[in-house]
Amino acid sequence: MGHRLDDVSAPARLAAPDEGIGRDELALATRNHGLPLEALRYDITPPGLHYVLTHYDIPYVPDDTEWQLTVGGLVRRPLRLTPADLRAFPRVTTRVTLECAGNGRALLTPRPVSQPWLVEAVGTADWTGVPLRLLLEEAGVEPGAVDVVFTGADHGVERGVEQDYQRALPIGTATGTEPEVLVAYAMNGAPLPPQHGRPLRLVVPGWYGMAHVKWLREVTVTDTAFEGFQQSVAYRLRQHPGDAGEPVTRIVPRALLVPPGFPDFMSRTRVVRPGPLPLEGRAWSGRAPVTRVEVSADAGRTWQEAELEPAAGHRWAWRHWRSTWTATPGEHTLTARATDADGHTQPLAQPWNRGGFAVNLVQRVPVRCLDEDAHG
Ligand SMILES: Nc1nc2c(c(=O)[nH]1)N[C@H]1C(S)=C(S)[C@@H](COP(=O)(O)O)O[C@H]1N2
Ligand SMILES: [Mo]
Repeated sequence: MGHRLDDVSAPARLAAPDEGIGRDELALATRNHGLPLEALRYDITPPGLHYVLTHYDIPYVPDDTEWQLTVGGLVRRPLRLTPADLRAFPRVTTRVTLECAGNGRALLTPRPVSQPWLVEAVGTADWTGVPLRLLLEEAGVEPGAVDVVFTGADHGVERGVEQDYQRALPIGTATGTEPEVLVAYAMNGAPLPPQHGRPLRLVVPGWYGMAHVKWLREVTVTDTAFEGFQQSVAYRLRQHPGDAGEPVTRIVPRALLVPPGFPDFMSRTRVVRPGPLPLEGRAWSGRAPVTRVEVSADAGRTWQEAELEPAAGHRWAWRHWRSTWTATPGEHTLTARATDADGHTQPLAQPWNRGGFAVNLVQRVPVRCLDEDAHG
């Protein structure tokens, strides 16, 4: 076995000062790819460009006819459903921007050692499925329900704890309509790709990625609060290892820029020519609709209001924004920040937490503007 059961009391590791990204983090980063930022141009992220995060292995599901989803626990009529059974229920399609709770983690000092996201753990898709509340209605939730636990088919060990990937939602969220939680079987009109949860996954619009359980095989209504690893050990906002911490839930606001100009291969610094330069990007929040995006070309000393495109009815999807900047020769840093209807915005200096969760520090994009006469 080789793992110590007392490892669970060991907190996730913090990198030592000046410690580079390790082989363990590199291994995670090559499995769990981000959105290439130029793909922020698309309303709906093309297949394969959406970010991916999987804690353990992607289950092998060559044929979904054998798959069974059970709905049980504190219900009057336990259900056993195949994906075909689910397709007979009323279907809903919701456009959802999904973001990993660890997005931005690798920018923290000290760095929590885990999947080393910079800003790219995001993507937007049209998810089609059955509203979870209809399945729970069909099963008949008994009085006294507290949580609904979702179990994936993937299995692994994390800090000494062997587990199926499991997360829970409060019963009110699971049966609610704002957002409406889906058991999804299609992404952008096609069956779910293996890495995104084939054949079934949960979609919880507005919540960070960890809530959207992939390879969903079990829905269990409980009369006590769920205290599994991914609920009460991982995904908590903590300053110290011993803190109970606040749970990570909904997505805090963020704006990202479509990278302007063209990149330097190694540094990824953007190279542009002098003159007016259109800037564009996306902004989202799972808390309240984004109401404002501002852009700065001087690292946040002065801000200019960007033009925000209408939401077009997609409450849970990112919004497009645009602005213009007049580039002058030299080195610059472009920044954008989003604000939502509740007044939440993005910090210029990041408050730190041990897991590196919900880090929405403003994006900083280094730009080198060439001299007038420079050419490729
Ligand atoms: N079963 C299962 N579901 C899971 C995970 C997992 O490892 N196993 N990872 C979660 C996390 S942390 C994220 S960010 C999202 C990522 O979804 P995506 O890979 O479809 O973008 O899936 C969530 N659902
Ligand atoms: Mo995540």
